Amino acid sequence: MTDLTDAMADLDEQKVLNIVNEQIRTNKPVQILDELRRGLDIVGNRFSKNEYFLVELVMSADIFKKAMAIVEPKLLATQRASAKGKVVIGTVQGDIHYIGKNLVVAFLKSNGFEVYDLGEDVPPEKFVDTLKKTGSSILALSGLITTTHDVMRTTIEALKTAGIRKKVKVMIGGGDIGEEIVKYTGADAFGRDALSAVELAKKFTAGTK
Ligand code: B12
Repeated sequence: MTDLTDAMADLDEQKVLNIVNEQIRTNKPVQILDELRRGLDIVGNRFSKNEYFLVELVMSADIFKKAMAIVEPKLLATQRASAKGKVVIGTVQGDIHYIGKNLVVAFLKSNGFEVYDLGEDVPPEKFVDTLKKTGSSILALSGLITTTHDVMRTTIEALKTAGIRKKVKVMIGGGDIGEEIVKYTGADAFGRDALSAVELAKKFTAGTK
């Protein structure tokens, strides 16, 4: 475990920001974000074991946001010129976790995708409206709590009802999502991290997935 992961897990805001500020000059932004994410995983485990409570979860999110504000400009600076495709993204209804979704947004943008970010707690009809309005052919759904699997399914059903399911590729991610949840929700694919989201979006655009 790195010092940065440790400091994040221990909610030592000053230490996290010091390390990030120091490392951003030399280190790759993707690596910094990965170390921070590992720290958040530890926070989540401590929360499950009742070693941390809601107040610590809130603190962890706050520290991550401050660190992200330092890292994001560096990430976006690597942006490649041409737009590769349009992606509509959001955290599904009933879920307010957006840190992971925001990372996916930053990675997609830095890889040249045009991204319509609807935020968190997004109802199915808002996804449908935005897909129609923007003509996007990719939908990315994020959800971290187990109950969101049903909401993802309902959201994808709403695409079918609106007659646009065949025109839109759907990827899902967040939490313990795997192949069986892809089947359950009716999505096309899942990704475990922001880099896989980019890989999937590229494959969707190229027609290879
Ligand atoms: C920070 C945090 C919070 C913050 C969220 C701040 C915010 N606005 O985002 C706050 C305090 C608000 C919060 C609230 C709650 N939380 Co919370 N939270 C976390 C924590 C510690 C970290 C989440 C995080 O940001 N991770 C870092 C990011 C970078 O990782 P990520 O989200 O997984 O995203 C990555 C991948 O999943 C992927 N990805 C994400 N989205 C997508 C989408 C696509 C398309 C693709 C391809 C990939 C992809 O790429 C991302 C980047 O690598 C997790 C623990 C954990 N291990 O995840 C618990 C956790 C998710 N929370 C949990 C719970 C229970 C809750 C609450 C219900 C607590 C409560 N009693 O109120 C509420 C939920 C309220 C609601 N209705 O949503 C549980 C969920 C359990 C479950 N399986 O259902 C967890 C797992 C903690 C635990 N171990 O118990 N939480």
